[in-house]
Parts: sequence; C-alpha cells; structure tokens
Amino acid sequence: MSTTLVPPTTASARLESIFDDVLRRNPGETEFHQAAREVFDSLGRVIQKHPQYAEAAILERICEPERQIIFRVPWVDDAGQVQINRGFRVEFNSALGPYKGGLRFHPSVLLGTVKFLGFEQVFKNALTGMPIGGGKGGSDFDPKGKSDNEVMRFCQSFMTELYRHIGEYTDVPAGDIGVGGREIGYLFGQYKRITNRYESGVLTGKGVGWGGALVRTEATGYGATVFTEEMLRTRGEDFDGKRVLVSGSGNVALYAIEKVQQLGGIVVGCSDSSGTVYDEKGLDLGLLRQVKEVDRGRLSDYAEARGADSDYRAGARIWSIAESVRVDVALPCATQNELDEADARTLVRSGVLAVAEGANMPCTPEAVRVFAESSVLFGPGKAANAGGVATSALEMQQNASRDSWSFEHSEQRLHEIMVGIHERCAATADEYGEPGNYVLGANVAGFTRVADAMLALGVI
Ligand code: NDP
Ligand code: 2IT
Repeated sequence: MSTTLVPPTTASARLESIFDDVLRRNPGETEFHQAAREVFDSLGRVIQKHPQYAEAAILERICEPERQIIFRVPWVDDAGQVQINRGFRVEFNSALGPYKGGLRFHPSVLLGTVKFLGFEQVFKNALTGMPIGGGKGGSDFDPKGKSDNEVMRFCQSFMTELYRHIGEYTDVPAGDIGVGGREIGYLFGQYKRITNRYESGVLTGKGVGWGGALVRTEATGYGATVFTEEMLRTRGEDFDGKRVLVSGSGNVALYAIEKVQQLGGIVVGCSDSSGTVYDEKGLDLGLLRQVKEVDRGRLSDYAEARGADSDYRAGARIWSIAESVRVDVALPCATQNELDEADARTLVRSGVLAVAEGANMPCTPEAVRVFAESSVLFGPGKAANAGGVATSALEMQQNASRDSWSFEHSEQRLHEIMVGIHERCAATADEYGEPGNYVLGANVAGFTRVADAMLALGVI
C-alpha cells in the first residue's frame, strides 16, 4: 500500500467529485446530502494522510448503503378503515458489527431522512468503540392521536415484514422519535410470535422486566449532559448554577433535563412541536414526566397544571427565550434543523458557553459555523448523543450473557463511555491541528475506525 502523501488539491478534488456523485445518485435527499457534506468537510486531511482509503474507494463505498429495504405497511384503524404507510430499513454499514440504529415513526419520514440518520449512525457507532455497525429505519406512520390498539396493529404489521431482515447477528433496531417502550414491546411481541424464538438481542430499548437494560431509557439524555460537562470542564466550568435550555420534551430531552438538574443546572425551558414553556425558576421535572410519560399529554397541559410558575408560548421557538434572558447552555434534543443561524446568533448574544446536540443534526450548518466563529463549545450529535446507542450495545451484551446489571454499574459504564468519546474527539482534533473542534474530531475518529475495518475486510 502506498504511503505517499496525496497533494491537498488532489485530495479535495477527489472529495468533491465523490460528493458530486452522492448528489447525483441520491436526488432530492437533502438531509442525506447535508449529513454527507458535513463529514466530507472534515476529511480533506485524512484522505491526504491516508491514500490507502482513496485507493480502496472507502468513501465511495461508505456513502452507499449496503442494503435499503422499503415496504408497504397496511393496517386497520379503529373505525375499520384500511390505512397504508411506508416502512424503511436502511442497512448502511456492517464493517464493525451488526447494523444498529433506531426506528423513527413520524409523518415527515422519507427515504432521505432514514439515509441521513443511518449515515450519521455509522460514524456515531464507530466512535463508541463498540462492535456495532450502522443502520436506521422507520415509517411515515404518526403515533400521535392513535389509540394503543392502532399503534399495536401498526407495529405488528411493520414487524411482519421487518422480521425477515433483522436478527441478533444481522441488524438490531431500537427506538427513535415516536418509538419508545410501548412500540418496542409490540414489535418484539410480533417478532417472537412469527419466529417462535425469544431472541432478546434482536431489539434494544426493551422493558426492564423482559430483557431490557437499566439506564437505556435515560442513556441518551444523560450521555449528552455528561459530554457537555466534559466540554465545560476544558474551560474550568461546570453545570452548577448554569441556565439551560433543552428543546423537545421526549425521551432524550426529559433525561437531559434530569441529569442537568442533578448536576446543579437550572433548566428554564423546553418545547414540543406546538410551543415552548419558560419557567424562570426551573422546570418541575416530576410534573413534566407525569404529563409526557404517563398521560402522553402536551406541554400546554404541563403549563396549565403548573400554573403561575410556567409561561407557555404557543407556537414559539424555544431559542427565542435567549432574546430576553441569559442562557449558558443549549441542548437541542428534538429534531433535525431545529436551530438555525439566527437562533445561533441569539444564543451567542445571550452569552451561551456550550451547545451539544442531543438530537441528530439539530443545528444547521450555518448555525454550527456561528458557534465555531464565536468559540462556543459545540458537541456534534455523533459524539454527544452516542450514549443511547452505546447503552443499547450494553443491552445486547447483557442479553447475550443472560445477565442484568445494576443501575449504578450501567450508569458508570455510560459515564466512562461518554468521557472516552469526548477524549477521542478532543485528541483527534488536536492531532489534526484544530484543538476544540469536536465536529472534526468526531467525524475523523469515527470515519477512520470504520475505514480501517473496511480495508481489512476487502472489497465487499
Ligand atoms: P421522542 O419522540 O421521544 O421526542 C421527540 C421530541 O421532539 C418531542 O418533544 C417532539 O414534539 C419533538 N419533535 C419531534 N419532531 C419534531 C418536529 N418535526 N418539529 C418540532 N418538534 C419535534 O424522540 P426522542 O427524544 O427519542 O428523539 C429526539 C431526537 O434525539 C431525535 O433527533 C432522535 O433522532 C435523537 N436521538 C434519540 C435517541 C434515543 O435513544 N431515543 C438516541 C440518539 C439520538 P411533539 O411531541 O410535539 O412531536
Ligand atoms: O440515533 C440514535 O442513536 C438512536 N436512535 C439510538 C439507536 C440505538 O440503536 O439505540
């Protein structure tokens, strides 16, 4: 294999030509283009330094999913009407282990959405250091407003096709937006019924009473907070007394809020797709969890129950809170492209120190640029939200050994993994001459682990 350095202009021309091909071969998939662009922007010096990656066409291969499955999901609603949704599973890369990544049920889901998420997952999973490849799936089904029975019938129909593509050693789905413990239960039940196998390791995010792992529910939000704490530490700061905004009010948001509060931070706002709450003295997490997790209610219900201590702003974007009050830390934990350039400028004006992506790709590229120019600590999703999938890998370990670990032990493992990811990103950014650039660090460290495995496995 050649070890000669590739001249920078040749390396960047090669990257651009591969990226042009990604655009041409995946027309209209703007979210996938955006995710790929961000990774390509980090790889110039890697390609220069490691010509063997270019020789083996690693980048071309990494952008092409190994397998993409699209299927019809018919089901009958409570009124007896037949409904049709579309199901997806994109098995992106299995160089490091079985495909691993969540399922998203949301009306906005298109093939390009699943491809962006699957692409991100490949590098995120590599960054955890664990033996998991990358994949993602989902459907344009909207669980909101559906009865439990409708959700169950949908999940059973979805699994009736998906079961033939997944398995403990093949592809291991989990939750994402719109897919939590209830949905994983119905999906697992149908898998078990069709296959006649109690194959616990085929899905993660299961209930703790039937093969699930402690801390998996909390892991993404907790992990994102630990990653942020590590970033703050590099500037001699911590969460104590910090004013924090957390967007969303789903799984990731709720447990980010919990961990920030445990570390002494004050979470003054969160949101859903209908509006934002601002609680000057800090959110009442007990009430919020009751409304969201037990009652499956809306934030407006939380604000109503909380009364005068809560200010509900229908239709408002959460980042607008920073126009009038100081915000030290922002954790976008809802969805992609929810924080744009103008929001980033608002946060910078407000004095924000750190931003970490609990969600996948919540900050637009322009917003990320504003944070970089303003020396705001910025943790990209691939690194900051990797605690969820890492704890899924711990669930797989426990399933394989028919063991179950204590909460304390599992949380300790999660903590070590997040500190390790932070270190890996920081060290890689240093090595490539851009200290503090966690975007570069995460992309390069994730990419090289996958690329080295692909080189070793030959052209497949
Ligand atoms: P949930 O379904 O539990 O919660 C999603 C939250 O985001 C809800 O508050 C929802 O509001 C809001 N939201 C979703 N879509 C939109 C939208 N289009 N516009 C405005 N608000 C929206 O999902 P999770 O908490 O699991 O996921 C949140 C993010 O974290 C996603 O980006 C996901 O990919 C990412 N992630 C999740 C992991 C996990 O383990 N669950 C792991 C790593 C990343 P509403 O109820 O009004 O729709
Ligand atoms: O985006 C993600 O990392 C997830 N939705 C979690 C994936 C998993 O397999 O636990």
